[in-house]
Amino acid sequence: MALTMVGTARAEWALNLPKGVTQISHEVYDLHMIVMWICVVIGIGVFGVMFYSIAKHRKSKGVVPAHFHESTAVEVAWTVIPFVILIAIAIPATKTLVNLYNSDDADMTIKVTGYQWKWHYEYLDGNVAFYSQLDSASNAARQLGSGIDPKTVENYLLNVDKPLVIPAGKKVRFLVTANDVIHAWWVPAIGWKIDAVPGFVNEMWTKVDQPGTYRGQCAELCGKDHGFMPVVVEVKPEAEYHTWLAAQQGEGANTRVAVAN
Ligand SMILES: [Cu+2]
Repeated sequence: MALTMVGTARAEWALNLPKGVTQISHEVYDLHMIVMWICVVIGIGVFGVMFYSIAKHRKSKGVVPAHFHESTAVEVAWTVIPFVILIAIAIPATKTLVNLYNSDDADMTIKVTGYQWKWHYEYLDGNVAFYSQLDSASNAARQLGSGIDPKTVENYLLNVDKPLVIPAGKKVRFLVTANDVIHAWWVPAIGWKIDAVPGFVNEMWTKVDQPGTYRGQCAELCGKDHGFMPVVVEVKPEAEYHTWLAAQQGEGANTRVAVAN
């Protein structure tokens, strides 16, 4: 929940989902709004009829219950109306879901592996791999009796030593798995979270047009340090991304060996 409030200072008062920065996140947001308004209309309709009936047809007014058992009209109505409502929800939901999982024609692929309690990123077409874990400032402040006020730590528990870097405007496919227990990779601004399950590879994609830093956390209760494995995604303009990638490849030989162990 706390993550839905990440953003501007006053965003901690936000009641709704964040809108996110990807096309998928906007689709998910719109879907959420459609379903919510349908629920609001149903709620008003059902409770309206109920309270109206309670007030208007109460026993103290001498009202005698009506008898409409086995009324075909009523039975058809309460079958057809929910069916129509479900279809109205299912059509946009299916469209969004199909789009969400369609990682065809991705420009690049990153394998994400969850560990207790850090993330490992492997650029499958870039020969770069590294671990990403809680930054040292947050880590120091979280220790019992550290004497450090967490409020003085910037992005407390939401910062890592080495963020995931992706290029802006490119379709990035993620292959997500875990090495020990179930984790979940979640960056709210991107619009989805996905389980990282040992022995399984889940697939997801994103395309962020706006360069920037986007933060998230592990979203599956994975052990005692579950709250201390944030996710940070840095979206760089393409040229900057390639500069970064080249720099990483320079030290790539070492990281590769480290990963193999
Ligand atoms: Cu985890």
